[in-house]
Amino acid sequence: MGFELSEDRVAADNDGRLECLQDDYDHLGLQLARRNVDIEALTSRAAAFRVAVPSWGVGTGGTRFARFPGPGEPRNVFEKLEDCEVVFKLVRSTPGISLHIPWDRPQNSPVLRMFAESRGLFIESMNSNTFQDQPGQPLSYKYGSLTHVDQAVRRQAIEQNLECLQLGLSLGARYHTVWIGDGGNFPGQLHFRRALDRYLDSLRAIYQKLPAGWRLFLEHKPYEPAFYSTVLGDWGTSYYCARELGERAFSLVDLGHHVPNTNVEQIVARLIHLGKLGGFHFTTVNSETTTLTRDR
Ligand SMILES: [Mn+2]
Repeated sequence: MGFELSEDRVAADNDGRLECLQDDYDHLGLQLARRNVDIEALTSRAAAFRVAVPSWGVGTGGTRFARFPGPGEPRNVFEKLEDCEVVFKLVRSTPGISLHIPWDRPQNSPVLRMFAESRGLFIESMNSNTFQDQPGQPLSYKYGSLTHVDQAVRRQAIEQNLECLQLGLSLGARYHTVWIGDGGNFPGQLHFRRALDRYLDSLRAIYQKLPAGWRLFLEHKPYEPAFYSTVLGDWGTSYYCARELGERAFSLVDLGHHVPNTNVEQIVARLIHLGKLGGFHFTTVNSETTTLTRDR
């Protein structure tokens, strides 16, 4: 059974608040005008702000960790999009959707694309999941995916990313984000330099097939799931790899992927300075994430 949030219901709820809002807006406009700031210019900038809702954010838990599903939780990608539509109707700045493959693999891409577009939504970005094994998967990612020592495993992980690009192309997406769980749990398990070489080799194979007009985002994360080292563990490595790959590769900063006391604002400033900031994941304490993609 679907849940529909009608425009009438939203309008009725807004109605009771409109008068106060207008008063406050007018007053703020006067205050800003005294400082020679045009409130309408600020409003149009704020109204242009866009955030993509991740399909995996509308479920309980929202991550690969253990889940405790509740009533009404979406069971498939269509129900996820229905929930994303409710979010969009309430906040108006989230028409874009971020999909995770294979979790959201559509049986029929045109049908899914139509389903989204008929709700005022569109598929904006793709994400590859090579951080866990899927049923029937020939080779395991237990000891790595894009950086695995076995070329056959790396090839499988590359192919999975290429599938994301193909699906994304038919869905109208323009971005692809890669986050891997590859890393080591103790010293000596992983050869730091060779693992990074393998990472870059695999990413070059993906970058080569990046559709025209697309951007590739590299998402780094320290100490998870590997406790001792992750292959893409910090923004410096992410920046280096984005630079090595080419002008359409960028670093993605997940605001929740930092060690304590890290100055995240400074990292963001550095990446802007270097021309390699691709976007953000906004991560809250319960791990639901949202992507902002920047257009320049
Ligand atoms: Mn993230």
